[in-house]
Amino acid sequence: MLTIFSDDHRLQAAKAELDAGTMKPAVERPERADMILRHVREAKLGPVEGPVSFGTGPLERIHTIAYLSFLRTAFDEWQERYGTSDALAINWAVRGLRQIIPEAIDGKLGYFGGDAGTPITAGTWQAATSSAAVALTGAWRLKDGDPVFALCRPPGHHASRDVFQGYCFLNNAAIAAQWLRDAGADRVAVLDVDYHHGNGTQEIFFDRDDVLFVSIHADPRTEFPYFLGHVDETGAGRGDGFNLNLPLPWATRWEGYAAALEKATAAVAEYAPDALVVSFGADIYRNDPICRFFLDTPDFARIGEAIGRLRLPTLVVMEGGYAVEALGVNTVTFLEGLLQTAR
Ligand code: Q9C
Ligand code: ZN
Repeated sequence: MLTIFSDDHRLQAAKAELDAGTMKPAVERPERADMILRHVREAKLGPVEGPVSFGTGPLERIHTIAYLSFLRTAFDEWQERYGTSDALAINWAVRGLRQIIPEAIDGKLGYFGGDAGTPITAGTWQAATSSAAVALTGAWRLKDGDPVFALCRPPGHHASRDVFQGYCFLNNAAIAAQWLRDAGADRVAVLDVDYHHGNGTQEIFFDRDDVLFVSIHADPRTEFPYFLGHVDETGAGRGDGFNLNLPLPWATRWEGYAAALEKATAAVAEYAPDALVVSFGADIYRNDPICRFFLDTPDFARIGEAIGRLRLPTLVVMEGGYAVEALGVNTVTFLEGLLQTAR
């Protein structure tokens, strides 16, 4: 299996995130991707290649121009005012307030951001655009026929058209899915198995029938991102019936997960897409620091096998997963499971 990877991910190295009322070491850190790469190599999964440049065109198919220009210059504007600390919002454009883009960087962070756990750093723009290029290169290499692993970092599925949050800035999976559409695929499915609901991806494709979005995740009544991911969100307009949420309670074990996975893969099979993009988060692991499911390493193989059985051209896009020590093993276990049934 071909893996696409860029060293630029290390340019996103947040000092801290606001969690439980205090600044804590960032959960989303560079060691994550390095650990996964190490295990891809040790397992001899296949070649590892760098991304090729696709320019800003594919980013503009998903994100607004205003958002992209904000993201590109946000840290410079922050630095002028506050020096080299990471940029974090402290106020938001909530209900009742006018949705006007402010001039001051603090206001912009609250207009374009969704939480105080996603710092913008000096390297965020470079890291995020390289991560998107990794996903795009993976999508392009699907033409060879075999599954491809886009080892993206930072992750993307919480980023909507014009909001960054949940450690995500550019929606890598959505950018890749749209690129596949533009390259000739009539229908693309996105299957999101990260622990958290892929709210950004859902929002982007909610009113469309040419991209199916299916997500298995912790119930948003009790888990981040809280405000999206419920069962009654089935799509809008032409997109009605093309969004499937399968929320699961805390303490879900393999049995509960397997039942949701069966529904998810059945929905993808019925849609019969030309390509499948998997938003893969290894944060469903029982020892993940921010997970409350009870899934073990062998379960990753089963998930991979179930997805491989769909026998679709499949791009795996890395999302979350924060138990760094186990992250490489769990990710490779998933990929090997997928390979086993895909060919
Ligand atoms: N106490 C992804 O997995 N909240 N994002 C963390 C920690 C944000 C996760 C709270 C979780 C975002 C891509
Ligand atoms: Zn997650």
